[in-house]
Amino acid sequence: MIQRIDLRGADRDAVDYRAAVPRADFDVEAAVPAVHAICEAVRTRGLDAIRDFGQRFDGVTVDDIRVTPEALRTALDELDPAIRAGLEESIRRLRATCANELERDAVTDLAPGARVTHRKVPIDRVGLYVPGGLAPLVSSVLMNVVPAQTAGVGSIALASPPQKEFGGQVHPTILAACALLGVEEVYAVGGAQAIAMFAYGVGPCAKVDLVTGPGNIYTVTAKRLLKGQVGIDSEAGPTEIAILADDTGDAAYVAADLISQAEHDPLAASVLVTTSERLADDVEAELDKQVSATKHVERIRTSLSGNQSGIVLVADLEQGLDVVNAYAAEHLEIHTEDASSYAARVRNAGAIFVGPHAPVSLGDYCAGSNHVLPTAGCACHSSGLSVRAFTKSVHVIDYSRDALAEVADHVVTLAEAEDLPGHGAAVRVRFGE
Ligand code: HSO
Ligand code: ZN
Repeated sequence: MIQRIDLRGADRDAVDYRAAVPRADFDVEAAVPAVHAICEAVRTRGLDAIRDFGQRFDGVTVDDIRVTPEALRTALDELDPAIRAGLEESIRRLRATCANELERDAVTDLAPGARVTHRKVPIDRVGLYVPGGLAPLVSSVLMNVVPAQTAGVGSIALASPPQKEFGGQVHPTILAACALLGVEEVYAVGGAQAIAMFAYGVGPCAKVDLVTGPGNIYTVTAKRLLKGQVGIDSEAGPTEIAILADDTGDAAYVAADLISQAEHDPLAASVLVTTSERLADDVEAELDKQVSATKHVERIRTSLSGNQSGIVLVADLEQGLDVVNAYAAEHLEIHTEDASSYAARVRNAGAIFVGPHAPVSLGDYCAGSNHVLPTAGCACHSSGLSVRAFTKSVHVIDYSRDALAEVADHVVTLAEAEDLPGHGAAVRVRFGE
């Protein structure tokens, strides 16, 4: 069911580990023409276009795209108490980590009367996207909203696809989560048209400054096309789990965790990197056993047997670390002896799960960490959602006359070196020169 990639004999100085572990065929370029047409239609035809796309892609006609306060209240009233308790615990943990992430202004006094402050400012208005798709990801509501609220974002709008089975309404559990968090501006709009609505401002939805949240190929492509018109978080593609394990790894745990992310998407990637051929064999046997007992067997089989998934054999954990650092997985689990010390040496991963009792599912729902993470190797340059994603910073320069005088000559010299004498003159004029 799952391919094996044997890197034990690879020439470590020459091998390209990124190429050795293939990724899903998630071709954003191929989606560009279709998504460009959707964005243009939303820009030029506004609400009419949004309604047409809702009809075409979600199979429902939505007259009023804004969810009413009554619908939000009803959804919360009717929420299963056990789900409510789970959401509340998740919110409590997320709020605790987010509060601790808040950054103070950095004030630097460079000389008497010369101060530079790096001031942190919340983004004014954000649009959060929560997919419907194969599963209504209610947990993604929390992962977007809590850091935005903690950052101090003043205006939060949320969009999620209208669901045919709920009469064109957003999934009721998603609405209930919005109500629980006090998010009042919710739109029954999905896909690329939702991202375009946020970017341009359409009908009742005013333009936002930043769009965040996971999505499918269409929302990711829309984010790429509209970047500049609007800020975006990282481009989140199909989910990925990599597991670094030695002979101490528990095959049942490892297999269950590989399956847990394969469950999301036929294009999801599940990759085990291990020094142990014995564990590789046992995990394969466990996969055979466990997959047939799962609900979404087809999706999981497609994902595990896809070219993007595999068991990678490495000669030792040093080589394993090189592989996982090159792969830069969205999620990385470490199932080795002394897992913390290996985790400390991982530089590239969206989130790192240390030891046998920190499965990715914990992080998906209730760890207190965020599950909106960079995929497709973007973890080597990008971060997951956090308070910082909803904050920008601005340098505030505050100099007295004396403090300016102290560096005036340097400014003039550097301006002349760049052949920009007007810059120097703007300093000189303050000293009667
Ligand atoms: N594993 C997904 C997030 C998620 N899982 C939501 C369950 N619900 C991407 O990190
Ligand atoms: Zn998940």
